Amino acid sequence: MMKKRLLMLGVMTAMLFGCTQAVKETSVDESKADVSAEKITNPLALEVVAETQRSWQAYRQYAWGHDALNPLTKSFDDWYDEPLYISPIDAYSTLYLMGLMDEAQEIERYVVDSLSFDKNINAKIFEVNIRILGGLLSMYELSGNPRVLAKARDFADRMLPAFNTKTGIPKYWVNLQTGEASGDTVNVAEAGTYTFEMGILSYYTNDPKYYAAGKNATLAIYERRSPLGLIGDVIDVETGEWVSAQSHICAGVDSYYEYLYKSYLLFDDPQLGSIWHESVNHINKYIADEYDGKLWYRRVNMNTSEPVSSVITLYDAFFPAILALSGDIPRAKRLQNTWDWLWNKYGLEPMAYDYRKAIATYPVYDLNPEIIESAYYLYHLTGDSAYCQMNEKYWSDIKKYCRTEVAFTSIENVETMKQKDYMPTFFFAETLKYLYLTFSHGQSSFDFDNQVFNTEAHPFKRSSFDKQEAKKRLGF
Ligand code: DMJ
Repeated sequence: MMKKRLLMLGVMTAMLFGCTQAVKETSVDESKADVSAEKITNPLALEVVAETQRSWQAYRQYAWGHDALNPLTKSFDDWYDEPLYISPIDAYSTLYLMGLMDEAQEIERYVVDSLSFDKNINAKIFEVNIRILGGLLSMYELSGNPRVLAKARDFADRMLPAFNTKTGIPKYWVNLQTGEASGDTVNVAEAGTYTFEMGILSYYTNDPKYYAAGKNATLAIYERRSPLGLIGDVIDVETGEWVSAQSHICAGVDSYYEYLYKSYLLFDDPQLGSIWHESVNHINKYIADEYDGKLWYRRVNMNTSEPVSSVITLYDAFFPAILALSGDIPRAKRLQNTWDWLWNKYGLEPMAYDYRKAIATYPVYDLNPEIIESAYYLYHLTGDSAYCQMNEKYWSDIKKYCRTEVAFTSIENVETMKQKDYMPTFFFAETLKYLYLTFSHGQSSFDFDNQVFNTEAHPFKRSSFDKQEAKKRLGF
């Protein structure tokens, strides 16, 4: 018999850590959630857990075994001809941190007993690296199950043929069964977002080949910087020529910079540390733009630093988190205020926005996490409850516009709030996780200072990676 306690939170106002919010009645199945063991009492944290459980049940009911849930039609979506089980692998670390152990263990059992990657499909190497490899490695880190590590290694071995190019930058697609790789043109994020997962795998398996592949790809980008120290955004993996010379931190580049710093933080590879420090100085010198009293990051030509566009993407809101993590709190705060202003202008964020023309150039909102991630980092790193309140606001708006009968869905246009029929896998992996970690801050045993998240919010403990060992096992 499952014990179910209804938490009556109807008119209750949480007065915790200066973060206040009235929430409506919700219920958490405490027989499943380990929240009581964690002594989580913040009603907003409990509400996020309840909403995660509700969305997860919808995925199980309507999309089990498939990649993603279509929450309006209560159907499923697969990225390729055969499913890769992306939502559950992405959801695991969030369910685990929330103490939803039945759900987490069901995924783990399915992964080790039933999931095979021997599929004749062409997978997008960037996307499956951050979601599947990152998710499996985090599942291993949290569960300690060696069969999960074997799955992660099997998956990485299927990815590796893509790195077999003249530059070392991976091709866009790889066939998981045959190893045949295709797609010579990739953006910088697709070229250089591998050192973190590949380094972790090298550490766990004591085989440096994974880190070598990821790092070569990153260095191949860095080595092609302009005399100003800037990189472009699209490159040919065979010729090494820039296909587009726009330099920015937006979608298509973002996680290249993120992984320079995070991989340095986790493994202490001094070369990545120095590339990060050099890069961020150039970004702040040539790409930062003061406009209308706010800090923005525009697009410039990598060779001349001439501005080429003031269109930004909501992905760019990852940058305050990395600035704050790497110690530049003043700039991180200013930039987060810019993003907060943009969110409040619409009530959600548009995918692309031209800040000089003041128009949304692509008004979709896909339940993305970045602004929430940065507010969470700043809340932890500054202790200022204003950042917790930002996440209260974002959560309140997401509930208002994106909540459906069974789960949450993306928005087609933030000016009309018309809903799309899709719940991306990163909503489980990232958005719900960062909201929960914000609202359970100070109550959960999660130790931010000992954690580094991959770009899909899968957490890894810094203390799991001994720096001397990392040098040996990763081979740097
Ligand atoms: C996520 O899949 C990852 O964070 C990626 O690096 C870019 N952003 C999406 C979610 O917005």
